[in-house]
Amino acid sequence: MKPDNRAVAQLFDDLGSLLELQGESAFRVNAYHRAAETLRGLGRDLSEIAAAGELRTIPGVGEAIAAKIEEILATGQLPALEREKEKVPATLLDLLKIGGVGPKRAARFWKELGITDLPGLEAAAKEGRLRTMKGMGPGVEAAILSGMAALARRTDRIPIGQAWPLAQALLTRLRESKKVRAAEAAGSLRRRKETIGDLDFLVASSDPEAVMDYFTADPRVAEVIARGPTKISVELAGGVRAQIWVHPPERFGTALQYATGSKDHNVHLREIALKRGLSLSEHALTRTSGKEILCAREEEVYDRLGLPWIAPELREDHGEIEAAQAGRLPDLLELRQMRADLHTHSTWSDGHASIREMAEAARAQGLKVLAVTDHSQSLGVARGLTPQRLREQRKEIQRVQRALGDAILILQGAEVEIRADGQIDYEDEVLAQLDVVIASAHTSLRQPREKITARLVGAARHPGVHFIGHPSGRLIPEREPADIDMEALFAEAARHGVALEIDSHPSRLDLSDAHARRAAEVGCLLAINTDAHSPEEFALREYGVGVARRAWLTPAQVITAWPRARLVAWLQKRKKART
Ligand code: DGT
Ligand code: CA
Ligand code: ZN
Repeated sequence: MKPDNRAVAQLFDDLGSLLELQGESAFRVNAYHRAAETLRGLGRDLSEIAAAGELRTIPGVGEAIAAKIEEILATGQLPALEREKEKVPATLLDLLKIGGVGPKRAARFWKELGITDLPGLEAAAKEGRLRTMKGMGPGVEAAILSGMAALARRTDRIPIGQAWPLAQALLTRLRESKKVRAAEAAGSLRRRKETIGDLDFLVASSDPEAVMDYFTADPRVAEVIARGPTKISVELAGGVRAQIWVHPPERFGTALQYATGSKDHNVHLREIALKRGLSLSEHALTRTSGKEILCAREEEVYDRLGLPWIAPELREDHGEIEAAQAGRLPDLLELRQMRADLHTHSTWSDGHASIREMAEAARAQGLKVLAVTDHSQSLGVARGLTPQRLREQRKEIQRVQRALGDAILILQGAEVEIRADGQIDYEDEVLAQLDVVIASAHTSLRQPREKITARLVGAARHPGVHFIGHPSGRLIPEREPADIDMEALFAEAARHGVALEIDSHPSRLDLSDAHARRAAEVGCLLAINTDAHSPEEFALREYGVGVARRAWLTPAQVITAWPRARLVAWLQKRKKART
């Protein structure tokens, strides 16, 4: 099997870090880390891109890196990395995972004390040997031990579904302080990544000490890890890390821009600033004369660089700066534009609320169209519906529709199983009775690539299907996506006018941002749904919209953002095409 994009990216990251440990120039080191980051964000398989001879068209991939990617795809190995591993113990890379240990320190531990791995470092810190090194003392040893304990506790990255509500609660409390003029989420939270490494907050205040004291008094803060004049890092109960940056209100714009990142976006912006004779930092834009330009608002930072403001979700250096320069930023979808939810469940299958309760909740959320899409017969665990029960359900939907009037249109749909053999779980006559048909796979997701791809491609070709539900089948964090040739699926969906879902549930977010962007690029329509099993879950569409914005989607590309009449016409047209 060919290595996937993530595996290739990891090899470049490792190569960059090993070079960094040997004091290699930042220029070369960063080239590898940036390449890794770019590869992770691609919506297409590298083997595909390589086969099409298009590696060089990936931004940031030059001749040398393209050649290395080809070597990896051909052999599964990166010879340059193997050579570096002979010079540096590869276990030294583990040291870099500890907060406060960068490549320079790790290299010194290795060269001066012969430490090559985490257990070696732990022993040295406990025995007080680190303090024998120049510039280090007992404080460094304690910080390293606490960093190692946190590393052991940390369950990697936090799903946004957990991080976002926690962040909102912390922000609410911060905003209650009289010393706080403004408080915003920054970092990957503000960029709405699907998982969050640590929480970043930015506060505008002229009294940073008071704000930091106030924050550490929050009962959710377990431990202070580091405290400086403008920044404090803490560990929250449960092991999540958070940091707060405090800057005076007149510098809030530059600070928020910096703390929002991403790092790659910031690096690129700084290059643009330099070309204009300005240096950009978290504190200000500074002219070569030393004169500072203060920006209270983020818009001013971009404006000084000759750019329109760029939405945080786009700030990954995935082409947004070039698009801004060319005046071609997408007119991004917004939450308030969402009008329909076409994937929801009721007590007829595995949902927890009646159709009426679900419809009332959807109406209260401002939705104009709701499709009730319970599971189909073969999904026994979810109490899937037989054709007979579907007919009974239709009557109930009609009753609820009459009771609620026409503020919201209630459609009857079904989430129809794509069975392990590729068969669609209802006969064509049954499908023809439904207003909306979602085809999803819930079982046999570990089939070999060809088999599972054929299942999904077959569903996309089926004239009775409106869209494919949660296409990759992943669950964050516990289940990897199925091994699907997404490019083949997108091509087929685009050809047949079948839409693809962005399932908003934070444990799914499926399609992912990168895949949704690629799907739209090749002409697919997307449908953002909640997959709600209870009334509260309609609020989850905020996460789906976050994915869509990270995927550069406009309202025109998202059928659930279309006006009701247009959506209904589209649903009916597909239905007609199959009879
Ligand atoms: P995460 O926490 O791993 O989900 O990702 P971020 O993007 O929140 O990154 P984090 O927490 O390491 O840093 C927060 C922000 O700080 C980041 O988005 C941009 C800024 N930042 C961090 N390190 C650097 C850096 O070396 N250079 C620049 N220009 N910005 C940085
Ligand atoms: Ca962060
Ligand atoms: Zn479902």
